[in-house]
Amino acid sequence: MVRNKLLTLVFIQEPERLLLGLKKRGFGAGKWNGFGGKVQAGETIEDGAKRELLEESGLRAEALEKLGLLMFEFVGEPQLLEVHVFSVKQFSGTPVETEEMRPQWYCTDNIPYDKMWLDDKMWIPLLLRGAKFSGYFKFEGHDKILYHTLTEVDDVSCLEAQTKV
Ligand code: S76
Repeated sequence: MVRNKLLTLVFIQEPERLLLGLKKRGFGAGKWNGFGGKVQAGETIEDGAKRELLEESGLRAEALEKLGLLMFEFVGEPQLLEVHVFSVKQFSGTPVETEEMRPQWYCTDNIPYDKMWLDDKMWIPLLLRGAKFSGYFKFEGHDKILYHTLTEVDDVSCLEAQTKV
């Protein structure tokens, strides 16, 4: 059995704006994104999310709210990406540019969807209004979605159980 690759994605939210980071290297380089990365062995998903946020932005999350679970399939790659999406409204520190990311605040009515992953324009509007969601996206390369599902859910904690086989 091929295990999913477990990843986190954290969005710092203020009432009218969202903090994004320009990914400077690696997977998704050149795209604006949330902060996050691989969950390490022996760490909880929440701890992984907080660690990646601190490493990539210099910000410390005081509270994480789980908002979504997204699965990504890339044609030809057996491993699915299982991405746990969080919102952070309480945090400390000021955003700093790191080797990985250049942080920048965006007004919520001016999100740079044309410079983000294609799926983002579908689910970030849900995140912005505090809805919880679950989705599956099948990509061919990085710029084409062959198939997707996206549903609003009442309780994201139930979804985690469904993804475990
Ligand atoms: O918002 C996204 N962040 C990623 O790292 C990858 N979407 C995405 N889609 C493949």
